[in-house]
Amino acid sequence: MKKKAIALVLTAAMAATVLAGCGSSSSSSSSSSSSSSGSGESASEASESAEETDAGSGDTKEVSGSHVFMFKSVGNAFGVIMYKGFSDYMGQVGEASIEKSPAETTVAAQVQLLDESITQGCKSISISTNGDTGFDEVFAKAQSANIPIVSVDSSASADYRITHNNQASSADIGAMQVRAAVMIVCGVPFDSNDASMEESVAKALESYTGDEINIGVLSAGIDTPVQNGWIAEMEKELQKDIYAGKVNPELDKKYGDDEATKSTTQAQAFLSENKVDVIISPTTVGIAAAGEVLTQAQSDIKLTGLGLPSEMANYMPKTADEDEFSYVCPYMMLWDVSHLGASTAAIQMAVQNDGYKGEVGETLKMEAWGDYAEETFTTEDNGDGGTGVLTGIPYVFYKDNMAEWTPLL
Ligand code: RAM
Repeated sequence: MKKKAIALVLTAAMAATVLAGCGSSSSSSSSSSSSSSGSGESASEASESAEETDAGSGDTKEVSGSHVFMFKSVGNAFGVIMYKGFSDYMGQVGEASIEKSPAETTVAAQVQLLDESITQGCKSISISTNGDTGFDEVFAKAQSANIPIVSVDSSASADYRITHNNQASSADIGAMQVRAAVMIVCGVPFDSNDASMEESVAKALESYTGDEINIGVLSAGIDTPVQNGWIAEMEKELQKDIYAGKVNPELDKKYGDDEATKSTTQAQAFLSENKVDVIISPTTVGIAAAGEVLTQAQSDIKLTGLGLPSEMANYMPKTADEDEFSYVCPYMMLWDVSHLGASTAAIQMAVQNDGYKGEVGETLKMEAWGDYAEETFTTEDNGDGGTGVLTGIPYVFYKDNMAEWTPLL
């Protein structure tokens, strides 16, 4: 499928699953200057000019004067896709960008790279953090060098960031994962007419007479702000009356640190303990590791959470006529990851060019990018002492749409 068609499908399909407010997007689509003339140049040609960027993207080798994008760790497909959106948008507006993600998912590793990037004179920092403490000194250094910090996915301290880019409402993401987990245990398929699953889960539990359902969570790091925020929302959802006596409100939590090997070990622990009926993994690394472990073991433990269709294809149904319950993961959720990277770049550009300060009520514009129409986002109170910008919505992947999404995300 052509890039333009992909973007239109993404926008239309995700907009159809309206759960939370999202940026307004006009129906027009614009073909931007992001050419796809390929990067067929040889390594030596590419290194001739360190400042040369890939065609159609802002990606460069040079930190000085570039917008730094730092994910939790390098090589995580979610971070790779997000950076692609970030660098493409930066390229379109004529800015250079560079990814500086650490080898390990630790705060210390991020701090070291941040320190280097500031010393080398980066233009801005966009970061998904591995923890909520330990950054003060390096963030203060960025502030005194007038380098703006915007967090995305996993938030940075409100004391130092301009704002936080929220991929979708945390409350929706937390609640939907619990609803999906419970429905899956009850053998209830996802119904796209009830995208939030609120009615479906209530109905499923009304007639449920089995043992109390136990839910396990295979998360990223124990201190990771974004996953901990979602887990708090899962626990809140479980306090609702519909779950009382039917679903154990205590989540059995394990942490795989967003590393494939550790996540596999933790999934194996769930398997050998055999205490949970279903695992929620709110991380693309964790859900893929658990998918493999549970599928190999032909386990009865089911799985849902946040995953990339491309990484989950082996553990999920792919066509509407399949029985989704013959797979470990009948359905799961995510959002438009590439758009998340691009909107982060748009926030940085608003800071740089329009004096955007991240104050409640302030609006910012994201230019028409690639095949996405222009959008306007409004800054809101993020409930953590700082502000946030909501740029996406959660979207459910299930047997009716997996074939379409696997090549795209
Ligand atoms: C992982 C990361 C990221 C999370 C996604 C869903 O790649 O942990 O923080 O948002 O999964």
